[in-house]
Amino acid sequence: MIDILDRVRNKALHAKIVSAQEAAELIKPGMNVGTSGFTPSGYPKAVPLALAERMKEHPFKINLYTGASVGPELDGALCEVNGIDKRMPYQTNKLLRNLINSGEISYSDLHLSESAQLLRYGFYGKLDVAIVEACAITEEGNIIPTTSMGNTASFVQQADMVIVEVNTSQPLDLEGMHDVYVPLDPPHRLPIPIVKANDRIGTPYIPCTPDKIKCIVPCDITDKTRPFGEISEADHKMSEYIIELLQNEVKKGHMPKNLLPLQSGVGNVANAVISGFVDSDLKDLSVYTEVIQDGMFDLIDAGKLNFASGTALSPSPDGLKRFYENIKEYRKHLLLRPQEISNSPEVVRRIGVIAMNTAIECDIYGNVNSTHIMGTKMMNGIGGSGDFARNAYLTCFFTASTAKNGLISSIVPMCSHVDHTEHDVDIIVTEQGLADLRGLAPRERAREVINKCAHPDYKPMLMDYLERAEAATKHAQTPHIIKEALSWHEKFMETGSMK
Ligand code: 0RQ
Repeated sequence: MIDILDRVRNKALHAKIVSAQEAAELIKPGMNVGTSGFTPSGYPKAVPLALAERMKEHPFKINLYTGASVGPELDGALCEVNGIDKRMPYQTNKLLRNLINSGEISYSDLHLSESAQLLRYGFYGKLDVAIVEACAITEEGNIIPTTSMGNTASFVQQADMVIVEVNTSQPLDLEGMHDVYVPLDPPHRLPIPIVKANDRIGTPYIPCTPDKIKCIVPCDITDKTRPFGEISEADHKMSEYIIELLQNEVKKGHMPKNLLPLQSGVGNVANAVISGFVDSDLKDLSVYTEVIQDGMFDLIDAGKLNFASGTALSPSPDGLKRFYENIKEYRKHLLLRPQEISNSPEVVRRIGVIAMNTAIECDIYGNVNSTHIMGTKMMNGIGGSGDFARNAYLTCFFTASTAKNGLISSIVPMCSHVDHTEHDVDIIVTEQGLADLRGLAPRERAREVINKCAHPDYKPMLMDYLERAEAATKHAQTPHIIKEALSWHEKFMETGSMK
């Protein structure tokens, strides 16, 4: 208790310290609940666990809005008791995914930069309560966030009441690592004055007042970050291809020697690609991204990364330990912003980001599916990939050329669902090679994608499709045999193989 009293610096607020059970009692059936958290970092834990216990005894549902995916104490615990009705804007939890795909949960898969604005305009109802993990509360009642920023500042602004979980497992050295700026809505919005990754434009805390804080809950449960898989040979190759391309961009004078700011998505491939920069001769790099993963700590340790701006730390459990142990050094190089700013199309376009995200499948013309397995089942969501892909200077997508032990080709005639269109996608990389689509028309793009990226098992099938489609349409702008375009997916669903 001593520790939490020190962290709640406004003495009058000590009277509002309650148990997680008492706080959970405030949450009523059908309420719209916004929480901190972005990836399994900085999300509230004690109150959601107590809420799930309550739902177990008296079943009811809430609508849950977050920054992105969150940890098992929130999405996992509430799904176990079927306690979620509506969910936005992104998720990665298996249980939640199953409930979405069985029609139990209505899921809005949103561009992460737009989710706070959609809430402000009332499309997700009035926010009843914000539950926010904090390192500390200042004398003025302002909230010092922890390992993510996400949508928390907007939720605090919008909510009728705020419940703060002061988490003593989060180091106080996190204080000062945030830059909180919530834009005004049009027509009053001003230019976001960021021209480089380390520009600060806001406050190091979430503005709040003591009267808005309904109660404070002590918590010492740690973030449940997830381990990365081993970096595979395929991941290494993809990393090498993109680094070679970027080195050529420098030679051609398209980019300065230290490149343009890098963005990299979630997961193994993204982390492996960033790690690959450690062994390259590139240095003085900067990162303007959404999630800060282990690979970026590697780059800082190697003296190659000057600064990384993101909205969340998303390291592996080992990476989180490493961050905590060296927090005084790492914090000189890192900044967390609201996702409306970390993913702002305005800033991404201005500073010329190099966007590197992962695809589920790509089609021969360069359209990309990041979200739907076989066109219908939600995997995770678009996350920030669209915020960056549409607006970056260079838009790259990575995927292994096959999935499910080679039974699926990730390069297909037509994507079964499109998140990123051919108009946005510049580069596709698989372990087979890199297709550079810039300057090419659709039929040229198709040849580049098939020749450079498709697995040899599927290359002849794809080329045969393209040639027949060209003949059937008399070389139309984007040749397709519409009846056949999705037959590869149908075949997989019927026989278990695209071959
Ligand atoms: O299935 O889980 O049953 O094994 O899809 O595939 O290869 O493990 O890839 O973990 O890197 O995730 C696009 C989903 C890739 C992720 C996606 C199956 C495969 C496996 C996962 P299993 P892998 P990863 C900013 C960026 C969107 C959001 C984004 C993602 C499962 O990167 O969610 O980019 N991106 N945000 O077997 C059928 C195919 C398949 C396939 C893979 N062609 N057909 N199944 N799979 N390819 C960050 C944020 O927004 C927070």
